[in-house]
Amino acid sequence: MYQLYGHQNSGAAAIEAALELCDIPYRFIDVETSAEAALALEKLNPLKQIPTLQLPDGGVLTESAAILIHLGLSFPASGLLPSDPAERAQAIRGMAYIVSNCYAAIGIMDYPERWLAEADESSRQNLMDGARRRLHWSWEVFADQFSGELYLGSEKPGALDVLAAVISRWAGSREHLRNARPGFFAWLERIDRHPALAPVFARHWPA
Ligand SMILES: N[C@@H](CCC(=O)N[C@@H](CS)C(=O)NCC(=O)O)C(=O)O
Repeated sequence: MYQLYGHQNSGAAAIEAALELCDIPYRFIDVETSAEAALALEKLNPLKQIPTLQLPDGGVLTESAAILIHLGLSFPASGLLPSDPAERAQAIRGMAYIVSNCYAAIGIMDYPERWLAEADESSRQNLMDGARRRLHWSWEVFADQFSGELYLGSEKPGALDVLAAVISRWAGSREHLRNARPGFFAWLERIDRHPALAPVFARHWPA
């Protein structure tokens, strides 16, 4: 069985949503509820980052985009990845964009000391402010470049939709997009409401 290491309000929500779209059984292991789970995560992923997915054959996958691409390729009927090669390439490009520009900026804001030789308070604040500004701008660029790749009305959401809907939840990104890119903001909210995804998101972000 797939074993997903994660926690509430984390990037693991994107993988959980994708597993639901694939309609396959999985076990969610909350790494913050026991020292044992945290230790098991560290053995699988020395970065101690979530999401980390252990495959039924024991193999380990880390990195959200890689996990989503793996699931999309392994379960083509899920529609996680477009079947058309040109559209699939754009969806993969979009996921690579989100993890390298948006998720990475959030990592800097969460742990600024990792990126500073001298982590005094003013340097930390300066770095966090700069990362937030860059993050919000990166979402604007994403909205302008990738809105065409996101799902429309009756279609099933795909891996790119799920990743955008999760990673845009942090560091004031949604609030920024509400004004800066209202169309894209409404699109994200539509993804949130999809019947297959809403229960997963409600577990991670209870009202
Ligand atoms: N590059 C990773 C980033 C994953 C990541 O930063 N996850 C956060 C939780 S949302 C985490 O585990 N942070 C703990 C840490 O970096 O120590 C990915 O794309 O999945």
